Amino acid sequence: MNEQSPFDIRASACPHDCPSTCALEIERLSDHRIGRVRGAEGNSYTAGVICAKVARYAERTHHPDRLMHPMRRVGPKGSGEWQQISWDDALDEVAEEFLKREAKYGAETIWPYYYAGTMGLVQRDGINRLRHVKKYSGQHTTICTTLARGGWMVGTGSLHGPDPREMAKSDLVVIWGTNAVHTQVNVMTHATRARKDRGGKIVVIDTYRNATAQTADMYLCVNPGTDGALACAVMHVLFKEGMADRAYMEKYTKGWKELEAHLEDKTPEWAAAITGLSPEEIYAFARLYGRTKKSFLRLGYGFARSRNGPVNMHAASCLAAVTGSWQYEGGGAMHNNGGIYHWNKTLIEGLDAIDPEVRILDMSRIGPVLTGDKTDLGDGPPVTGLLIQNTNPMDVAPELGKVHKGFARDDLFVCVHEQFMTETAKMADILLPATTFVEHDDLYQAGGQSHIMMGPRIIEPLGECRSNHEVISGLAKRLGAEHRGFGMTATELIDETLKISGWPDAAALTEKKWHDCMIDFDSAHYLNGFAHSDGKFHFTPDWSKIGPNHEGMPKLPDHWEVIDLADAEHPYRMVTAPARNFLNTTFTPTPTSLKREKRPAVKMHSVDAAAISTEEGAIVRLGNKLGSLLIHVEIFDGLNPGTVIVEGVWPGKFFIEKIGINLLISAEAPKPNGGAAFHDTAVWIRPER
Ligand SMILES: Nc1nc2c(c(=O)[nH]1)N[C@H]1C(S)=C(S)[C@@H](COP(=O)(O)OP(=O)(O)OC[C@H]3O[C@@H](n4cnc5c(=O)[nH]c(N)nc54)[C@H](O)[C@@H]3O)O[C@H]1N2
Ligand SMILES: Nc1nc2c(c(=O)[nH]1)N[C@H]1C(S)=C(S)[C@@H](COP(=O)(O)OP(=O)(O)OC[C@H]3O[C@@H](n4cnc5c(=O)[nH]c(N)nc54)[C@H](O)[C@@H]3O)O[C@H]1N2
Ligand code: SF4
Ligand SMILES: [Mo]
Repeated sequence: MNEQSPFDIRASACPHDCPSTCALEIERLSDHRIGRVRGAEGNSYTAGVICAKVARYAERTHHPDRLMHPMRRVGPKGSGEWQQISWDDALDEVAEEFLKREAKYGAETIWPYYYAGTMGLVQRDGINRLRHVKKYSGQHTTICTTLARGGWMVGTGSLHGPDPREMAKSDLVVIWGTNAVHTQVNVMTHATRARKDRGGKIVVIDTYRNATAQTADMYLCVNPGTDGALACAVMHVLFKEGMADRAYMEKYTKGWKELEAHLEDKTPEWAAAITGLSPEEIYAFARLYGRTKKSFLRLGYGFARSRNGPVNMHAASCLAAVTGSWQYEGGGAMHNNGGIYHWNKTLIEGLDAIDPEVRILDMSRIGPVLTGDKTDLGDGPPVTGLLIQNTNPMDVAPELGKVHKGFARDDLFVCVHEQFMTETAKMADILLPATTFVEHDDLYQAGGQSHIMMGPRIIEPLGECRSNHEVISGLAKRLGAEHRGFGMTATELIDETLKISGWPDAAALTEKKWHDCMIDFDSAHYLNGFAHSDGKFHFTPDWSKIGPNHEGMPKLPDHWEVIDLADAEHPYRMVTAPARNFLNTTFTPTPTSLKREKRPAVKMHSVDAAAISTEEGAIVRLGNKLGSLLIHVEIFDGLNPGTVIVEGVWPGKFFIEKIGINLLISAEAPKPNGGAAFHDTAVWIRPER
């Protein structure tokens, strides 16, 4: 019981793929029902604030469309004709189909495929234990963080920055390429504290005047994929106008003299022509940034989802090393704090069973993989069996044309474990019902902040739903896969993993609800040196450390023109940014989210709309070499003419022609380590009459 509510309140953590990883308080109405969800006041990062979509989580957990029973496909693939079967029959059939294919093609023909529908360490990553023990094909996990992470790591050498709570002590917070109001609302809590408590300023750099930009003191509206040019011009001004900290650079960085020489002609006038900003806007931002010691760069994922994304991320991260803002509380740069955790994931992921000879397939290239592309498959067997948990590739992966064609293959056997009838679930041969986070035990780690948290089971599993761990263990038994982890409960896995990782054990963590893993100030700010062997920040990046495909990458920060440039045939550059009330395709079944998002739409500048004689609410055809689709127009002048925005990964069924926006996204793997260039697409738009 608690003062706010007459109900039993249980502590948990938000399981969703969001940097905030909020500490939650959940009303438990009965053994089978949750009520309201609130943010924990006592957690210093969450500070009582969560997003609206999770506050109404009961709408999701208790949705009438939740999958409740195992089912076998009876009609043609995707027909939606099912027969309810028992768990034993379902798991037996999956095992039998996998073993049959393994006997014919070898184990690599099976591809366990997952992402971050839940971020719980046990329920998300346990699928890897089955993969490794069975020597199934590996997964190069590129769909989200690869581009941004590589660009960050190449400069600093470690995936961490200052404590994000320090934003409250900053005089200038630069929110760069992340729509925090939509995607990680707690950034705004701490950034606006700086404004309230000390008159700090907020700058937003984005391709459209999104909800976050609308709160900013200064907004820089850039063309997609041009942040490298902006960063170079800002550094040009910092050097020219005496705002570079040469003593800091001499002590802490490598390559600053080459950088200074290289930036000689990277003027604001040069960058203006590339970015769509005016030279004055670039000077104004450079001077504001250069004159503020306590300046905090909050670098998001969005601006790195381009073919030149890693180069742009590195270029942006260089700013803090030029001014030396790293030295001050409330200063420096942060992208993600994943590097502060010292997990031992051997037990959860079966790392002791890895065979380095087994092939690894790029998850962002699931379309080419399933349609037999030799670039991916090499001399190996085709993929003829898929086991899918926590992801919806029929909507979220690039090049949906190939993805859909691949899933429709008659020789492909697909097992999907899901909470809802997603577009991927519809393509299953065997469909298994999954618990939501309040129905299973797990352990969570934040990326955008520094806590680890328990998320214990709060209500009984609904219907016949089972957790990911139960499904993986049930399959392991039938597939003859042996590993200690399959015989343990989720709580036992959590407890042992916490202990071997050097954290408080399960009982202690449950008792204290969360554990703050933030490292000390000097380490967080790299004042004992950066994480490369020479202890320096690298202005001259060694891309070969990030990925094998590094040839031709720039040796210094630059505008790298490998993006899908607009041309006469494709005059617009499209960004597919996140919607506020969805999380990728999660929450697309919930009525409140749907009502608020209305329908898929393309935001166009009024000048662009007039040029093709279209208007608000009209339907246009949007396309490129990969295909085309019909979509409604929304006139929006908060972007540069030539840029168009489609918010939200709407499932295909909401589109007029029943296929989603990723039809137009390329599956080409960016340098140096792959990834998915979701915001880097040149398109044409034609009025539909
Ligand atoms: N409500 C909601 N929350 C979410 C998600 C969601 O879909 N909806 N997704 C979750 C997931 S999986 C992730 S990884 C995070 C991602 O969260 P973010 O880090 O915010 O990344 P993105 O969602 O890709 O895009 C954010 C912004 O980048 C901008 N952008 C795109 N290209 C460029 C560019 O070239 N330059 C600049 N400066 N800006 C650019 C877009 O316009 C958009 O406003 O959010 C998580 N949270
Ligand atoms: N156009 C465009 N495409 C994008 C993006 C973009 O910005 N633009 N963003 C990309 C990014 S950043 C990401 S991370 C990917 C994300 O793509 P996905 O990881 O596929 O995310 P979702 O679409 O939310 O699908 C997650 C699914 O997991 C299920 N799920 C949740 N919890 C559990 C569980 O405990 N067990 C099981 N078995 N299932 C569960 C949910 O019901 C949901 O259907 O999408 C990418 N696609
Ligand atoms: S802001 Fe992110 S972490 Fe917090 S409740 Fe919403 S989705 Fe979950
Ligand atoms: Mo993501």
